[in-house]
Amino acid sequence: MHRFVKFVVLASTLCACTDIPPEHKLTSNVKDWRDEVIYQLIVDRFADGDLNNNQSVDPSGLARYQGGDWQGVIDHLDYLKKLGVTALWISPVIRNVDTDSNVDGYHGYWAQDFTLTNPHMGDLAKLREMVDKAHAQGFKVVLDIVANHMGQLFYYDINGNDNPDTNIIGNGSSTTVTFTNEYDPDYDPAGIQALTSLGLSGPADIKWLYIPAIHRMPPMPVEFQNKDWYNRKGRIIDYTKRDQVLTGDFPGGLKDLKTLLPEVQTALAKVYTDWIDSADFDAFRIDTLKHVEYPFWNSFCPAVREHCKSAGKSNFFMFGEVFDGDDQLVSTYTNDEQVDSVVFFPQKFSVIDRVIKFGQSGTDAIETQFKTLQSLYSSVPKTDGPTDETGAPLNTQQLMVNFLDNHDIPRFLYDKNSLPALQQALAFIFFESGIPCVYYGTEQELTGGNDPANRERLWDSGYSTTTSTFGFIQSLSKIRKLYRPLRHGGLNTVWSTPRMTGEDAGIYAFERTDPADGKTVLVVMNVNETQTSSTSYQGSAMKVSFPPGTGLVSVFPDTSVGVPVDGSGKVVVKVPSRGVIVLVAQGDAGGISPLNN
Ligand code: ABC
Repeated sequence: MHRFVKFVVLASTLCACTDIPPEHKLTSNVKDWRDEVIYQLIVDRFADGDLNNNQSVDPSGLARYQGGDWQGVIDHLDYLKKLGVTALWISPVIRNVDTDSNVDGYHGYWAQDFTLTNPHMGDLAKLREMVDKAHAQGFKVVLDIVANHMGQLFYYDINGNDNPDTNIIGNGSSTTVTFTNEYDPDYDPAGIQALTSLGLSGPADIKWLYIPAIHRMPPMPVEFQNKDWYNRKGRIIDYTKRDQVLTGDFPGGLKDLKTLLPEVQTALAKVYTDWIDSADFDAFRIDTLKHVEYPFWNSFCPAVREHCKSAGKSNFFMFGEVFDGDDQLVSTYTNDEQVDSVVFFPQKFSVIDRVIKFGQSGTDAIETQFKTLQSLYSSVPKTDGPTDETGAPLNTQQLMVNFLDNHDIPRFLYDKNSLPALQQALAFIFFESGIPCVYYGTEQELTGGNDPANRERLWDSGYSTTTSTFGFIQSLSKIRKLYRPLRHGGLNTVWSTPRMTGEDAGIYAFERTDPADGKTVLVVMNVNETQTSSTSYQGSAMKVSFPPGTGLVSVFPDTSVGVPVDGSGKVVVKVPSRGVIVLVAQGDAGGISPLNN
């Protein structure tokens, strides 16, 4: 039964007092995704707005539930508005396995029932209220989803005793004794085999767990209880082996779905398009892309686009997570009719870390990364994919999701305790091409290390709006809004350098020109930690596209810099250590095609 129909039946029989409208119409909220600033938040960690759903909260350990919920998001929309972000990427909403080995499913990636909300965060009415209130304030809402696996819902009954053992199998001889964990055995390309001291005896049966108190139960909807829908090969032990990555269980016992089966593809498209219908989401962030075969994405993504089109919802956006530094691999998920975009992991490693954070490479590496973007990632828009305001289709290269850190990696400040470095990296992702994505807590200058230390309770920060980085993000957002080339323009490198010392050490400069009106913005940054550098080397200055004689003025961080373009179209800009300067032609200093909302 359709979730909405089910909800209405429940609402009318159990709770006649509901104020949920009888029909929930899907709305189109996005003019152009490049105008957005995404804010990634883990609901359990962002804000606790309802004490009534704080069952099994354990504040003493970050691997446990902390109490955040959708009411908390509603309560802090003003905080987010003030920060200047415009699209909220929320952690998965479906019911999860509550807990496993004293680690909780607070993050949402351990699906048990695709049709129900996670009761720790609220019910469907609350979820819809959150999305509706966000929409009313101009926010878009991105739902995080997983297609690769379910939570740890079954075990492999390797020794056929109908019991989930984590024990020693064998007869005591040192060569035959094996440690076996029936919840999460190591990958076997032949599939997990039954085994006793007498030897192997064919594929091990899988057995659903049934522990209702922690939602560790057979998956729902019921078709997901078909044992043939799982690859049943055990856990990935080597991420460099493609077969393991594609068909192995995700470490931690997350059971891998047989995503090549057309019926699995159809069922997953159904459960997730139902969620669009139920709560009117505007985008999906899709987990574990590289753990799922290409044909799946070529089936799933068009099904979602088709659904949105038939429901009259335009500009639905799908971006995925391919956690990898290899552009060759990451870019393949943007081919054909797969996802519209990806979170830009290669850039995180090659630019954010190597160049900006640790200064291990010259800024020519940034130029190289952009060239790679242009040569490898899809330049062909998807059928019925995202468009600009005029309806012209956009391609992956224009829609990359740029980030510094997220819930899977240490925060920027964890291993680089420098606000100037953090803020420079933020400026870079706001001013380069694509869509900036800020991980919650960056504005509070949090410093957590690896999972779960990087998933702090935001309320401990007091939601200060006076930190230096809160103010910095506000300014970045304002400038981006004011100057359309920073949102819609192509990107052209005008200065980069391999040098780590000398007059141009650390300089990277790029122009962004809006194809709609030809207006240009020039961004010059200096990643060098110690010196002021300039856009010149041994008498040769930076050539720009502004006409000779143009007076350039800075509009960020302040308006103190004014430099003329010389008679041969060259300009020397001096930038202090860790600085980022945005320059425009004098007449454009009031803004170029600003966003009015
Ligand atoms: C929990 C505990 C962990 C514990 C684990 C076993 O269980 O918290 O401490 O180690 C969710 C939760 C996690 C939870 C897991 C498992 O489920 O959020 O808290 O961990 O129960 C996505 C999500 C992530 C989510 C899942 C699972 C997947 O964003 O939050 O985790 O739904 C791989 C996957 C990637 C996944 C990530 C966590 O692991 O590919 O989809 N993220 C290499 C590999 C990558 C690998 C990465 C990290 O290591 O190639 O595939 O990501 O393990 C570069 C290389 C890269 C390399 C990096 C490190 O270096 O180019 O290839 O990445 O240079």
